[in-house]
Amino acid sequence: MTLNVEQIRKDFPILERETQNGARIIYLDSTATSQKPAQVIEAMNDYYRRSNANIHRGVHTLAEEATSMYEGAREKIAKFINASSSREIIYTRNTTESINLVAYSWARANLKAGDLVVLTEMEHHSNLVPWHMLEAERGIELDFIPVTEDGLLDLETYKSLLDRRPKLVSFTHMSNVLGTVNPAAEIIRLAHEAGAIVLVDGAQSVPHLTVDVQALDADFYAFSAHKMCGPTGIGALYGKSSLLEAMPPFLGGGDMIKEVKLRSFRANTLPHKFEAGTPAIAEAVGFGAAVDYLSAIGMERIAEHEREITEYALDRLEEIPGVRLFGPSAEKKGGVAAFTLEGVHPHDVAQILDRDGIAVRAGHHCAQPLHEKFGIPATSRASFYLYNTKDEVDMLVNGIYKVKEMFG
Ligand code: C6P
Repeated sequence: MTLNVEQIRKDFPILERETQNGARIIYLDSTATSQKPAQVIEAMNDYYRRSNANIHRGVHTLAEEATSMYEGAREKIAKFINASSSREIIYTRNTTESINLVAYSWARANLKAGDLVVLTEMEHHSNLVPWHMLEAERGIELDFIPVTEDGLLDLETYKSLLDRRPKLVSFTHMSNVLGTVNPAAEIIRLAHEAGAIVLVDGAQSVPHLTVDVQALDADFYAFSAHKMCGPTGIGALYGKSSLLEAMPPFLGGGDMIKEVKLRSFRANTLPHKFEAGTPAIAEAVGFGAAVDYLSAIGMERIAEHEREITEYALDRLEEIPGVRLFGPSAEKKGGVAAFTLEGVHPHDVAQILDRDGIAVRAGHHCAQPLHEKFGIPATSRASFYLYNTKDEVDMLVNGIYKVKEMFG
């Protein structure tokens, strides 16, 4: 059954507002952050109005209620990605922090000078810079799976990189620029055959695809709530419990300990071992509400809707003389259309579209090496989610024609 987008749009209060010059908001920037349905906003509001207290610390009614809401959300998130236990879900601030947790805790305990980490050329800076830092500190080696001209990973070169027995393979499940959905199960299987641990950057996949971490056999999987209808300030790291158990804590402080003496401490059990200090409680509640919201609609249906919109958008954008699209064809990608318009800077494109209320992002989208690979400093990027319509794609296309007219 197709999505009832008109009905869905009513859940998102922000889609009703207009810009200062009276244009309706056409939100085509969900890859940066998604909009939030009333169900998520209200769940957080309710938490603060009715149940606010610190967690894991008190025996009073509010503390117990807050704890149960916080832990209840963890259960929902675990189920959403099919983790075998909620102990394998660590709350973090976002995907970036999840990746850094692996880099600080797992990698610093397991990697030494000369060890190889394989990344890809399409990584977001979040999955590059933590490894650059470790390269400088430890002398690990980095190598990269190349991106082909049509925006896919070159798996033949990947196989030859695996001959060098990397210790870690870390890659994005879905590119935030090209939209490419990488063959994660195959990449992971090959990495495991070569003896490597695998970290997947799921910032763009968890919001848009059905993700099953057990079927994928991912060792670590990182994602953010704010890209999947949830609030900012919270994300998650999934890790296999055998790996998480063996890892040293990341941040030290309250809640991550079992016992503290003046000169020593004993770390808490999973998942609390990695959650030091008062966490983002209301945000966890909102994260759980977002998972409920997406689950009730169904990830398969959301993905199907996005595929339809993306196919339509790519067809329509391709028609425009001077537009160059990046990434593979619609069946190999999620709802992302990054493009350049000949003779016009991507920022100018975005700024002129904004006059008509059309929100797209312009820049390198935190993937500078990928842009360099394609010989461009920046792109304009439209991205689609469950609330977008073909009418909005038409407005984007009309807007680009307007930009062309203005620039002659
Ligand atoms: N990409 C974009 O506009 P955080 O900021 O930690 O929630 O997510 C980081 C991140 C990691 N990996 C990928 C593939 C991503 O797309 C992002 C976030 C946004 O493309 C903001 S730069």
